[in-house]
Amino acid sequence: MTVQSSSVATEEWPSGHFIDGAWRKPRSGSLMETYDPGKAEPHAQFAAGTSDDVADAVASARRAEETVWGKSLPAERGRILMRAAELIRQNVERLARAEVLDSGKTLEEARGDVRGSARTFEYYAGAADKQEGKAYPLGPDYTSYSIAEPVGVTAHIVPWNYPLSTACRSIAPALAAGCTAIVKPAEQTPLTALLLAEILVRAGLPHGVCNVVTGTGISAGAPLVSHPDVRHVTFTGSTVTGINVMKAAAQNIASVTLELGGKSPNIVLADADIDLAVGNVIGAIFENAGQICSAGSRLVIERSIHAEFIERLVARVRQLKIGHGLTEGVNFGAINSKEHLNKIASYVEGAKARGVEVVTGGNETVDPVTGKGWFFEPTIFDAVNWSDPIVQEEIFGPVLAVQVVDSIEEAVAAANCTNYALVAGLFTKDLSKAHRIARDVDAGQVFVNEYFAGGVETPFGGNRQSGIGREKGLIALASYCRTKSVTIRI
Ligand code: TXE
Repeated sequence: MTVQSSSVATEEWPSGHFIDGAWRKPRSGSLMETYDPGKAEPHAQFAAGTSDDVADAVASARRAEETVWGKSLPAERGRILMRAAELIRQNVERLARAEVLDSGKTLEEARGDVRGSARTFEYYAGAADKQEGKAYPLGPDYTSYSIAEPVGVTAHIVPWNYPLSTACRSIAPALAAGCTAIVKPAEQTPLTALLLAEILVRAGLPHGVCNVVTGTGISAGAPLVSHPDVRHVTFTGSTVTGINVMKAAAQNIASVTLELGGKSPNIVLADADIDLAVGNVIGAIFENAGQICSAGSRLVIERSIHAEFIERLVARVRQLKIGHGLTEGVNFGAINSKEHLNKIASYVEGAKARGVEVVTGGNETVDPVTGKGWFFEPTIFDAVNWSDPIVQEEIFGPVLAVQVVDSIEEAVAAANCTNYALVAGLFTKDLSKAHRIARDVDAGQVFVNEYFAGGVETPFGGNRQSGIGREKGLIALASYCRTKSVTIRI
């Protein structure tokens, strides 16, 4: 919501853009409000960015790239990123609190995200001076080699579900490669990107290397991704918006990394360790109240263990404690916005109307302590038809659709039955089945016997409607580098 003045207290948090190493008022003079989803009340204000602010940020990033950062010593870049990692760790509580208030997640989840973000900077700090070139065998009369150059100014469009960690996972490799950055956080969750930009300057990052412009996707995001000086766009968000971002970047022949939606299967075979699988199925879909691109939103289960598994699953799901993310003991937080809550509710109501069996949950709810907030009960639909919208479409909430299968072949077919292909989970004790399913399932990453297994070292990204390109790992650096080959006739 755009406001000219408001009673919301903002002293605790920054409310400007961060451009050229300093806080800047929006050129439009307008502020917007961000809501605390756990209370359904506004809690801070931030700048409503427009193309004018974007132009300032891109000009600053371009200047910094051409004069300082693009020419900096890789080892020095690494030292600054390492100091940033230390400062992020020293600010875990402040960053986590901002994340809870903006996003609705629990404090424990937010602390984990902040620590993970520090780890991301640490990892790419180590990589900054390890980008080696290659030499090519043209025979004795030539010397031919290639080097990796930074692509230049990069744009980072961030969603609201993991605001800090998603921003860090693309900013850190971009900066390590020698690129400069403009970050556009989601309008629901602007705070941690702003706090991060200030931390980076305190860590020694030169002014203009990392800028943050806040505002809506249309007013601030669209002008950023279509700016002719932006050479790479990393976008995390919906498939529909990702397509628009890719089209905008194409106008400038800029490259893209798109990390889009998912409808990921969690396959549980009859020989699995049931306790282990139950815990992981719960974490896969109910962590962050299901608002995760790689959530395990479908359980694909062999019929012989189906009834017992559902019984044990439901018993444990009913122990989840719903509430405001800052409340002690809560392990299931809020839905990020009223609009998103409505989307989840409409999927659930649609499935109920079609007669799909709800085995637990299925309703909107509130924080039991305050009676406020945007919450949705952890929900499980059993024995769902493969063509049902709750199997095919991303709900992005705490809703699990169960698909019952009779063989491994059918499990793979069920896993691959949507247009998405981001991740897949698998629970089995049989190594041969594990390798076979990992081979046959269409996904960017497969987790065997631990959902979300992997770290910043492991490449992450989707196939088909789930995206293009990979983040994390050394492979992510390739998005921010271009190859120059030099061949010399001796
Ligand atoms: O996403 P958008 P929304 C999915 C999830 C959710 C749905 C819609 O299913 O229900 O997307 O969420 C910016 N040019 N995911 O509307 O629009 C926007 O300001 C440039 C999956 O929030 O994709 C925000 O910063 N930028 C996902 C970011 O894009 C634009 C995480 C994401 O917004 C823009 C979030 C434009 N034209 C939602 N339009 C995941 N993959 O994790 C919007 N933006």
